[in-house]
Amino acid sequence: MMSLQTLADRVDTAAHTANAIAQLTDEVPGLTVEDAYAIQALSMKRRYARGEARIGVKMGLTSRAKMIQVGVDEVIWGRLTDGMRLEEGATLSRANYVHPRAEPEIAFLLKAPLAGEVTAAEAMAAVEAIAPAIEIIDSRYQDFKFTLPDVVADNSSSSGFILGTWFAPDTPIDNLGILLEADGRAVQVGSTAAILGHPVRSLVAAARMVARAGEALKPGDIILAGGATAAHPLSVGMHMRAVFQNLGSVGITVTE
Ligand code: 0L1
Ligand code: MG
Repeated sequence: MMSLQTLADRVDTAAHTANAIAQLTDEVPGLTVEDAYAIQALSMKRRYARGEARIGVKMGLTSRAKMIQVGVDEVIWGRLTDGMRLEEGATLSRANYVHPRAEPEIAFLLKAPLAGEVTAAEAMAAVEAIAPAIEIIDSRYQDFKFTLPDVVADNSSSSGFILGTWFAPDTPIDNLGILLEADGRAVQVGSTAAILGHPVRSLVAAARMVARAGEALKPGDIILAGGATAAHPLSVGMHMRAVFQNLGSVGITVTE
């Protein structure tokens, strides 16, 4: 079998150069999810070597809408770096992505470490603040098509994120309405309840899954809790805005 490092180099180069590749499982059909997380870790080492720093994690496929959209039905995670962060209201350059999509999310900022099996109450006690967010996902695979090991190896499609205003950790987030607008037109409507029933469950899952990889969530980490709706494709000239009940909005404009 091709080495995990070779596969990691392939997904990282695809992300770095914004060039679509064939699914890894086309060539390596026996690739397991465990192999895929090892490939993800190896590919992230290449980013760190280029100067990016890990600043948190993203949870993926946390809602039925997302699972149906991509035909994969397991919660997954990926690493976030400082190079993926975009400023609220700023622009996103379409040329840096293969086929980017946006999805509204809730972000947690941690003030204490979290690792392994934790309760929802323990997870919330480690939260410093909560913010509305947009995640930019960009599968590096042709036609945005992949199997579970493919997407995990590809850092769970993570490619960017935009954070809104931080709110106190006790701000209710169990069932907030969300509207995703493209150029002022509603393209997705949802609720934070679609994120595993409550976004904190995503944080609990993050602590467990990250520990399985021998890592921990640390103070200062940002955790994206996962999409509440299907993702919407971004095109040049588009203004994408996510409006959250009680939390305000987050927006980005797409340039060439
Ligand atoms: O954040 C997500 O839920 C995306 C995970 C990977 C699947 C996709 O690229 O849509
Ligand atoms: Mg997401």
